[in-house]
Amino acid sequence: MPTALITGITGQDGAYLAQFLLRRGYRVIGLMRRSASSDVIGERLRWLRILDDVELVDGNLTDVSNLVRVVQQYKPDEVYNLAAQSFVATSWHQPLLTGTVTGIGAANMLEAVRISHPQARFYQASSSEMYGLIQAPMQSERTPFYPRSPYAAAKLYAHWMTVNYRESFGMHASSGILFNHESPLRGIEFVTRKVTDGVARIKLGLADSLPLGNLEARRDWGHARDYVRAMWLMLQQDQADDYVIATGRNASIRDLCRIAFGHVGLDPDAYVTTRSDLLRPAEVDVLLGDASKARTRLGWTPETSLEDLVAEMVEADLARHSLAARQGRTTEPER
Ligand code: NDP
Ligand code: GDR
Repeated sequence: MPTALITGITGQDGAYLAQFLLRRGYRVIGLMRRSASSDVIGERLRWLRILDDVELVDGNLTDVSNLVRVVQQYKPDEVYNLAAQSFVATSWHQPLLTGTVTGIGAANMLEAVRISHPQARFYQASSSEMYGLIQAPMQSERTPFYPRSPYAAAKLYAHWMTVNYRESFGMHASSGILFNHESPLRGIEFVTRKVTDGVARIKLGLADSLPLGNLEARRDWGHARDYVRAMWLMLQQDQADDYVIATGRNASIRDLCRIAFGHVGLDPDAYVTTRSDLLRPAEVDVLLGDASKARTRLGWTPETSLEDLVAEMVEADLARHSLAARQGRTTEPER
């Protein structure tokens, strides 16, 4: 039975990846940071009904000594480094924390593997945000990077450290340059989930408007379930490498609203407002990924359309709010 260690197991991708690996017969170890709210932190794993099937171990990406011990103890065949301060907007308010967790944290994990179990295969969660101010209309592995936020700068450091450990120490370290991917388990602060949650509230009479920032930004959105499969495929290759994972189609936030409101028969123009405090100090205006290398070498293609993804998310949010109302509970505050 192969063993996988996932950092960030309590996040969106960690939960779907754990489910994917369990179905393939892996023993799944998840690094979970200590929190006073640990009972609610396993919520995504509970939602997928796998909380009891994974082994959670205390740990934090900022403490290399504990990472060394965890890798030494479990000697995982595969290490997926998904933990990060992953919300771009927060990275301007907490640039140093973002650098420490998202950048140095990845280096800590690479060091822990190199010191304790260098034969482990390593996956780094790189990001399309690294392209920032895009240098080509479609971004591939050969497109130069131009990060536009403290988050993207930290991810770029982690990305090059992964390449460097592969080239310097011969480690099987791969980096997935993933474009935005979403699901019903997406954090509520990200725009897709904020929109689908807002649509559900409005439909159920729990809200009467949805404040957003820049409606013209364009993103290449896929489904997280499809994207975790690509992570695994990368670690099954003989040679470690870097791969863009994307759908090759993008849409604006305005388009996203049209699809989500349209799903419940509402007109977004009647509810969406814009608020200047939701604009970012520097924006990534447009992203569009070219995943032909992943298609050719990994045999990977996305299976979920944007329309199906948004429909699944709206339905999940409608179900959440309806259940909460029946149980007399309030749901999370609007963000
Ligand atoms: P989430 O924000 O949902 O999850 C982040 C995870 O990191 C959580 O489990 C969180 O734990 C954990 N974490 C944060 N800080 C620390 C720390 N100091 N020590 C240990 N764990 C920590 O992110 P996603 O699942 O969406 O993304 C996974 C990874 O992929 C991230 O690195 C993200 O930057 C990257 N990425 C995501 C994309 C996307 O579209 N989703 C696209 C490209 C890259 P807790 O639950 O305690 O907060
Ligand atoms: P992003 O995702 O920054 O691309 O990073 P997010 O959903 O936060 O923003 C996407 C775009 O939507 C615009 N936008 C808003 N965004 C939010 N969050 N809230 C709003 O109200 C709003 N209105 C407009 C933003 O300006 C932006 O242009 C995500 C994260 O998962 C990263 O960790 C990951 O690396 C990248 O995707 C790829």
